[in-house]
Amino acid sequence: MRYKNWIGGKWVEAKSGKYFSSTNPADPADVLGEFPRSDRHDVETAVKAADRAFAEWSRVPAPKRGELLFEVAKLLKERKEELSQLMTREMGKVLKEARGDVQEGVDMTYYIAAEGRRLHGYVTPSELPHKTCYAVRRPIGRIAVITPWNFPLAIPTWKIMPALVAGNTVVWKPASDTPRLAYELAKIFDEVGLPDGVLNLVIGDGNSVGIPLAQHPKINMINFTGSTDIGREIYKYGAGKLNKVHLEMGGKNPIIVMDDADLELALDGILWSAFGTSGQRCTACSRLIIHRPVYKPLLNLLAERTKKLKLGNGLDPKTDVGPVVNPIQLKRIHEYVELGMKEGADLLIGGKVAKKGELAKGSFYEPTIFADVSPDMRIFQEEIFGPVLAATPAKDYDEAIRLANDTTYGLSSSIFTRDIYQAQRAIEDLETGITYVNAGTIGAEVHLPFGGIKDTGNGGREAGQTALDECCEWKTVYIDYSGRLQKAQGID
Ligand code: UN1
Repeated sequence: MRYKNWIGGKWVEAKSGKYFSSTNPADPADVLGEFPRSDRHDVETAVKAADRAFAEWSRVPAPKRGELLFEVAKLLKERKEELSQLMTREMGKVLKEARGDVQEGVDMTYYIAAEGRRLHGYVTPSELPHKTCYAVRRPIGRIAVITPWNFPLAIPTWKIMPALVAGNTVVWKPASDTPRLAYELAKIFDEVGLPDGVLNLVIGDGNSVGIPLAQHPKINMINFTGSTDIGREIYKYGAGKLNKVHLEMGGKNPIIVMDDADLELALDGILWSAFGTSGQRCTACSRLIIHRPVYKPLLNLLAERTKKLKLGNGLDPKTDVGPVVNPIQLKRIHEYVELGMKEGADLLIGGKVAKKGELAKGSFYEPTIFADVSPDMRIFQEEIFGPVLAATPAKDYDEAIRLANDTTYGLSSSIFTRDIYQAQRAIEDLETGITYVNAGTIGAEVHLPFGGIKDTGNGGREAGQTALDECCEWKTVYIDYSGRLQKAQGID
C-alpha cells in the first residue's frame, strides 16, 4: 500500500515520485507501507499551503479551534488499540508501552483542546487613570514541527495541538522510521474536517525535508525533538531568520540509590527506566549511581532481574523488551558496548546482539549493564539510546550528586531514599529539568512542563501551560479612555 503526503488538504505524491518502505524492526518482512520520498519541492508547496491557511485559521475563535481538537482526541481514543498495534509493528516498543504512547497523545489532545476556552492572557492596572492594560496571546504564524520515532504519536501531539489551538498553521516532518503513525494522525485531522493547509504532512528524511523546512524563510518557528547534534544545526537555521526555536534533545539521566532506599522499589524503577522502550527514551535511565554500602547487593539483584527479562516481538504479551528501532541503531549500540569494554568498565550482563531463534530476523539487543563505570568514560557521558546502563558507586550523598551532575545533559533525574532531608536537597541539587523521588526517570505527565537544561534544551518547556508560551507571541494592549493625551512615566 502506498501512502501520500497531506498538503493543502489533499493527499499528494512527492514531487520526486519516489517511495521508501517502513518495516517492522522485529521482523523486516512485515511492511507497514510505502511512503513518499519528499524533498524541498514538497516543502515549498506545504509551506505555501500553511501560509495561505494562516489568515483564516488565526481568526477562527480559539474555542472553535479547540472543538476540532476534541474531535481529534475522540477518534484517537476510539482507535487506541489499532494505533498501538501499528506502533509496535512500526518501531518495536512493546504493546503496553505503545498503548501508553497513544494514551499520552489522547491526554495531551484533550488537555490542550480545553485551552481553546482559556488561552489566558492577563489584565493589570495602568499607572494612569482611565486607562486599561492587558496582554493577550497571538499566534506566531507557520510552525515547522520535526518529530522523532521513539514516541511517534505522543510527541507530535505535544507540538501540533498547542500550535493549532493557538491559531498557528503547521508543516510537520515526522521521523522516517515512523511515517505510518504520522499518516494515521494526519488522516484523523482530515476526517474531523480541519481546514485545508492548517496542518501539512511532508514525509521524508532529514536532509531532504527537515533542513529545507527549518531554513524556509516563511517558517516563523521551529519545534524539534531529536539529537543534540541535529538540534544545534537547527538552532543555527532558526537564528539566521530570528525564529523562535524550541529544542528537546538528549539525556544521560541518572538514578541515585542511597543506602536507606527501598531496594525492591528502586529495582522496579531502574528496570522500567533503563530497559522500557529498549532504553530509547530521552528520559531513559542510562546511569545508575549507587551508594557504596548497597552497591554490590543492588547490582547482584539487578543482574538477576535483568536476566529474566524476555526479549521479543512487542506484540507478544510475554515480551518485556522489544527490538531497537533499526539495524543502524543496533550497530551503534553495540559499538558503544565494545567501547565500554575497551574503556575498562566491567560488563555485568548482556553486551550482545540477540540472535536466538526468531530474534535473528530483527534488531534485538540484550539488556546490558556495566559496573564500575567512571565519569571519564564515554559510556558515562554520551547518550547511547539503547538498553545500556552504566553503574557507578558513590561514597556519600555529595559524591552521588557530583556524579549525577557530571554530564553535559540535563533532562531527568531520580533519587531513591527514605530520608526526606536528602530527597528535598536532591530536588535542589540535581541539575535537570525533571526530578523524580522514589520513582524512575520516565513517565512524565502531559499537564506539567517537560524539558531539560544544559545541552538538553534551549530554555523552552513543552506540555503543561508552558506549551502555549512556546507557540504564542504576546500582544500588549493599552486603551486610554481619559479623552486626553496621558503620558506614562510621569512626563507631563
Ligand atoms: C521522550 O523520551 O522523548 O516521560 C519523551 C516519559 C514520556 C515522554 C518521553 N512521557 O518518559
